[in-house]
Formats: sequence, C-alpha cells, structure tokens
Amino acid sequence: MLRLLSFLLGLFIFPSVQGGIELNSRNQSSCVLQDAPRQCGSFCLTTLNPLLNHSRHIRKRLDEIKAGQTNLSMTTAHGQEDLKAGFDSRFKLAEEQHMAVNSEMQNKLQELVTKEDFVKSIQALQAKLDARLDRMEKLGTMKTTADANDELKNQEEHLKNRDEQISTLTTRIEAIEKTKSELSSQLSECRKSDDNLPDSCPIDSPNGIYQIKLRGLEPFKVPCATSPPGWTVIQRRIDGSEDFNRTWNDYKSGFGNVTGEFFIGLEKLHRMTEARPHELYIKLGMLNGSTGYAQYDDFKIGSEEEWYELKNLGIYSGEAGDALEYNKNQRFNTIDRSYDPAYQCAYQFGAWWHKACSYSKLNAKYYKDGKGSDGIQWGPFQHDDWSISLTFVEMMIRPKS
Ligand SMILES: *[C@@H]1O[C@H](CO)[C@@H](O)[C@H](O)[C@H]1NC(C)=O
Ligand SMILES: *[C@@H]1O[C@H](CO)[C@@H](O)[C@H](O)[C@H]1NC(C)=O
Ligand SMILES: *[C@@H]1O[C@H](CO)[C@@H](O)[C@H](O)[C@H]1NC(C)=O
Ligand SMILES: *[C@@H]1O[C@H](CO)[C@@H](O)[C@H](O)[C@H]1NC(C)=O
Ligand SMILES: *[C@@H]1O[C@H](CO)[C@@H](O)[C@H](O)[C@H]1NC(C)=O
Ligand SMILES: CC(=O)N[C@H]1CO[C@H](CO)[C@@H](O)[C@@H]1O
Repeated sequence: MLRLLSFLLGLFIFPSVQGGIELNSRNQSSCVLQDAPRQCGSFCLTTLNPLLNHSRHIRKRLDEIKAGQTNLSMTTAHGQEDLKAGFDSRFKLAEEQHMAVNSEMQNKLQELVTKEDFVKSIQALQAKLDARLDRMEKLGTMKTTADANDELKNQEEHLKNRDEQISTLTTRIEAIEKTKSELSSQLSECRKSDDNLPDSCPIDSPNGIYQIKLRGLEPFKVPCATSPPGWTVIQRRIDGSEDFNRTWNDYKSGFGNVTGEFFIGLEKLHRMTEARPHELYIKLGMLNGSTGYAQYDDFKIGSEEEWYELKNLGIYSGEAGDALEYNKNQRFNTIDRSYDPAYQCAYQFGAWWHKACSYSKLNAKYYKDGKGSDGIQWGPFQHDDWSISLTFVEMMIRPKS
C-alpha cells in the first residue's frame, strides 16, 4: 500500500517539474533589445518603434507569463506539499488502522486459544494425528509393500487353517455329542429294562419261565417254581431228552431247554451265589413214586479260576439225606476237565464236584426204567441201593431272606 502510494505520487509530481524546465529554456532562446534608441538612432527608431513597441509588449506579456509560471510553480510546490501532507496523514491513518486490526486479531486469537472447545478440538486432532503416525510407523517397520502383502497373506492363510481346524473339531464334537446322547438314551432304556428284570425268581409270581438279569451277563430265562415259592430252578431231569454227558464249556455256560431238561450253567451259579447268600433245595423222585428233598442253607460256588468249586453248603435239612456234604470244597469235573484224572469219575457218573467220585450223581445217565448203577443217584434217598436210578431231579436255589 505504502509503495503503491509513493509510486502514484511520483508519477503525479514528475511531469510538473519537467514542464517548468521547458519554460525556462525557451526564455533563454528569446531575442530581447535592452536599450533600442541608443543602439539604433532616430531613423531606425521610427522604423523600429513599432517593432520595439511590439517587442515591449511581448516582453510585458512574457513577464506576466513568468509571474504566472512562478505562481504556478509555487502552486505546484504547494500542491506537492499538500499531497505529501495528505499522503502522510493517510499513511498514518492506514498505519493506525493496521495496528488496530492487528491488535484486534491478536485479541481474537487469544480468545480462541483460551476457549475450551478449541483446545479440545485441537487435542482430538492431535490424537488422530498420533494414531496416524503410529500406523505409519508400523507400516514403516514392514520393509516393503510386498513384504507387508506377504505378511498379510500369511496371516490370512493362518486364519483360514484355524477356521478349518475349528470347523473340523466342531463337526467331531457334534458327532461325539450325538453318539453320546444316543448311547445315553440306549443306556437309560437298557437300565430301564434291566431294572425291570429281577436277579432271581420273583416270590409272589405264578409258576413259569422268567427272564432274570445278573450284573455283567446278558439276561437269560429261568423256570421259577411256586412250590416252594420264589425258587429258581437250576437243573432238571425228567425224561432223559437232554444229553448231560457234556464238556466243561457246556457246563460253564449251561445247556438244555428251560421248559424241560436243562442245566443253568456254572458261571451263573457262581455269580448268583457270590452276590448274596443262597439256599439250595433238591427235589428227588423214583420211578415207583417215592419223592424226597434235601436242603442246604448256604450254597456257594467258586469262580472258573477255582474250577467252580463247591465252596459252601451250609446246614442241611430235609428228608432225602445229606449226600452232598461229602463233596464240599471239591472242584467241578467234566469229561474233558478233571482235577483228579486218575478216577475218571465224570466219564462214569457224569459231571459233578467229584471226590474220587460221589454219593450223589445228579448229572449222570438218565434211565427211563429207573435202573442203572451209573444212573442218577442220591445214596441216602435210595438207601445206598446203587441199582436204582432216579427218574426225577430238580435243583433250585433262592436268596436267603
Ligand atoms: C505603441 O503601440 C501601441 C499599440 O500597439 C500604441 O498604442 C502606441 O501609441 C505606440 N507608441 C508609439 C510611440 O508608437
Ligand atoms: C497568483 O495566484 C494567486 C492565487 O493562486 C492569485 O491570486 C494571483 O493573482 C496570481 N498572480 C498572478 C500574477 O497571476
Ligand atoms: C423245550 O421243551 C419243551 C417241552 O419239553 C418242548 O415243547 C420244546 O419244543 C422244547 N424246545 C426246544 C427248543 O427244544
Ligand atoms: C420205592 O422204592 C424204594 C426202594 O426200593 C422203597 O424204599 C420205597 O418204599 C418205594 N416206594 C414206593 C411208594 O413204593
Ligand atoms: C460220555 O461221552 C464220552 C465220549 O464223549 C464217553 O466216552 C463216555 O462213556 C460217556 N459217558 C457217559 C456216562 O455216557
Ligand atoms: C534563464 C534566463 O536567462 N532568464 C532571463 C529571462 O529574461 C529576463 C529579462 O530579460 C532575465 O532577467 C532572465 O535572467
């Protein structure tokens, strides 16, 4: 502004000065006579008078012009001074205005800085800037864009693998859960049906075939007797329809027909009598119609490792006599497995807890005519008449109450 003003002022003043100089130089070039009569004489005077007169007139005019010029010059100088003064005052004013504006701006700025909003916005901006700087720094640790891309790809691959693993595991877990729930429902149903199955013959139920279940064994059918009630039939001979000359494995697992002749099996006997004390009841019959029974109050059979030993019998009672006490603590013998092979008792008298053979042989050969020294026998019941062979046998057990 100041510069512009001075420039304009210069342009304005300069031409006026030039004009003044031009007038002076013209004055110098004019031809003016100082004392015309003395220089020219009377002749000359008349000729020259009008000329001189004209010259004087011209000079007068020139003086006037000169005075005007001086006035003009003075006026110009005045004007210049006036202009300068005007400019100075304007400049001063402008300067004052500038100062005023400047100070106002300073005040405004101060006001802004002290305003809390402004400070906050500045802080927010600063935080954003810091975050961006952080990111830039991180990016800066990646050597190149390619490296960064590789790293990203690796991470993506890793995540993808993880996802696949998780999905596989989830599927497996679901399958396991399903199997688990199926098994659990099967188990509960199994338990339900097992719970319904007794582990021995029911006491108050009618005579017949019942299914019972022992722990660790599949359910199996047994005949249950009503007279006396609650007894489980474990062996029966009635008509010789079943072959009792059998191997160890047959006696172990049982054989025959539960509605007819059969043997329950030594393993079942072991498990039943081991679980809780049992009584043994033996019903005997001859062809001539004589019947008798023998009862023992603590019947116990050992494990297969113990050769299904007759571990205990308890106290005998009955009317057929005690033909079994003799066999107590003896191992079970079959034709293919004998503890004392010298005697071969099982070959001759059937499978039993033989002790150099026995006074009781309830698995021996069945003679329908009731005669046979190697037949079914119970010594005291037939008064040691070894020619007699029994035609009816039922062995039964029941838990001791
Ligand atoms: C000079 O000229 C003026 C007019 O131009 C005239 O009036 C005057 O009489 C003249 N004087 C002489 C002496 O000629
Ligand atoms: C000079 O100028 C002043 C005012 O500017 C004026 O009054 C005066 O008559 C002028 N003088 C001449 C000889 O023109
Ligand atoms: C079992 O014995 C009964 C009566 O003796 C007979 O009716 C049935 O057919 C026999 N069952 C088998 C499978 O031998
Ligand atoms: C059956 O035979 C046996 C032995 O001979 C005898 O002791 C018994 O009294 C007989 N019973 C009948 C009812 O005949
Ligand atoms: C049992 O069978 C065997 C052959 O397997 C035989 O030698 C034996 O005499 C039979 N015993 C009886 C009592 O039938
Ligand atoms: C610059 C100059 O020479 N001015 C002259 C003009 O004429 C008058 C009168 O004759 C002189 O006095 C000046 O000096």
